[in-house]
Amino acid sequence: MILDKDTIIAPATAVSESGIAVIRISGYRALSFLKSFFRTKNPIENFQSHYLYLGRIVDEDDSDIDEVMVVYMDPPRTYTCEPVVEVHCHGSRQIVRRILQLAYANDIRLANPGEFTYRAYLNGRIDLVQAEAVSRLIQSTSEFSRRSALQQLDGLLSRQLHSYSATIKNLLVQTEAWIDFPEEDLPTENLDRLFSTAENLHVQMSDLMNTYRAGQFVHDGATVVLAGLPNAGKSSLMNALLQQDRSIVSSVPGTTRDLIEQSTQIGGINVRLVDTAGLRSSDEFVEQEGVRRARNVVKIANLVLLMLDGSAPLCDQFRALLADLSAVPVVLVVNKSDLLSEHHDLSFFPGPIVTVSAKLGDGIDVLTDTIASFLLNDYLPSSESPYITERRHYEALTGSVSSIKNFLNNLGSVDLDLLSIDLRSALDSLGRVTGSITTEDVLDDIFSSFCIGK
Ligand SMILES: Nc1nc2c(ncn2[C@@H]2O[C@H](COP(=O)(O)OP(=O)(O)OP(=O)(O)O)[C@@H](O)[C@H]2O)c(=O)[nH]1
Ligand SMILES: [Mg+2]
Repeated sequence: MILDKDTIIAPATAVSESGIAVIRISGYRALSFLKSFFRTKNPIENFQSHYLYLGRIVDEDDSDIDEVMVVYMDPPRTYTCEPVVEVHCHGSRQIVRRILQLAYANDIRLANPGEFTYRAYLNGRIDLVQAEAVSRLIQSTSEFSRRSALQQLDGLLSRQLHSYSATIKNLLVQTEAWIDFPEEDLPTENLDRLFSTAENLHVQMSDLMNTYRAGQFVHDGATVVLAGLPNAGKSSLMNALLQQDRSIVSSVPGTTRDLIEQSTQIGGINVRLVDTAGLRSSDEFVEQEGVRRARNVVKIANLVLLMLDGSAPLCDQFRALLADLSAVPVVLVVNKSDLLSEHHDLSFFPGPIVTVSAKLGDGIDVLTDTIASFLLNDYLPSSESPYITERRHYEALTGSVSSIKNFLNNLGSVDLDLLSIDLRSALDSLGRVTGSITTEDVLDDIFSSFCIGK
């Protein structure tokens, strides 16, 4: 995509039968389109920016297409920083089609996906991080993903990255100022200051980088698998977490055979919850297959809720199961608290343990809190601190952090001009995130995933 002078048009709302549809036009022909095809009482020359006007859109023969409301927005206070017109017409595909055709016949072309946002970026209204947030906001399906995208759009992450860049630039200026000094004349207190600033920056950037795991779950959701021996109460817990009768529950061990999946939200995160067959050896083919599937899905789980029937004695099969799962993130769920007579000693288990009664619903709140805090790694989305949800940001930040690390390692031992290379590379990596340094490929990649009209 390149920035051209074309005026572009696209439906901003989904094209389907609806109360109204909004069509957006951006570019220098936007106002002349109104002058030619919008009929209203007030002369268009007297339109106030950002006000809605009622009238009719007509075609070249002056016959009505629809009764509409239009708004003209004067640059630069517009989405794209260009003149923008929005036509709010009735939500009929035919009306939208006619208005688009009228525009095409008058030197206005259909926008590419994301082109409005692309113009906002190229015209400097938002940076690349904010442009990506627009797309994330539109795609958000959970409360946290909505909140985090909005926070990113507001510029919280961008401001943080810009402040890191400013600190690196400062380090660079100081380092380069000393390049002409003979090494023995370098004031050690200045070197110490340089070191502590860089070290502090390294800690802050690493902290931001470490929010990525939580950020991924916030954006992409997580797979949480219920596993355990037969009859532990996995299906009962599935139903309790979903608050619906999704899995068959019975006192016969081996009831669940296939994987039973359902999407839900736990603590504001989208979770794919998977109920599985009780893990035991069986001669029966269907059960064997169920157990095989259960073992496979456990391997790809972001979190396993390993269920233990708390009313039964701890058995060797359970201990073996726990050993099998040692490489997987596990929350141990001790079920049937309503029948619990003796207290099992589970101190050998290093992870979180939650006691519940899936049947009565006791302890489910504690369990959902435990799941959420495990997934978010205690990086609860807050309005004050940004976090990383994009792989692209994570990778660039990793590059920048490792260049700062090199700088710290090399400070005092190698030439100052080599040190400035580390700093420049740290700066470039950050620039790739915000878009101050970028390539066509990256831009195409980002904006082609947008919908048309955004
Ligand atoms: N008292 C009591 N009974 C429970 C509780 N949870 C489950 N049960 C009972 O335990 C039995 C097995 O429950 P399920 O939820 O089917 O167990 P499961 O782990 O899915 O079993 P499989 O699918 O056979 O592996 C049923 O009779 C449930 O009513 C609980 O918290 N308290
Ligand atoms: Mg079951």
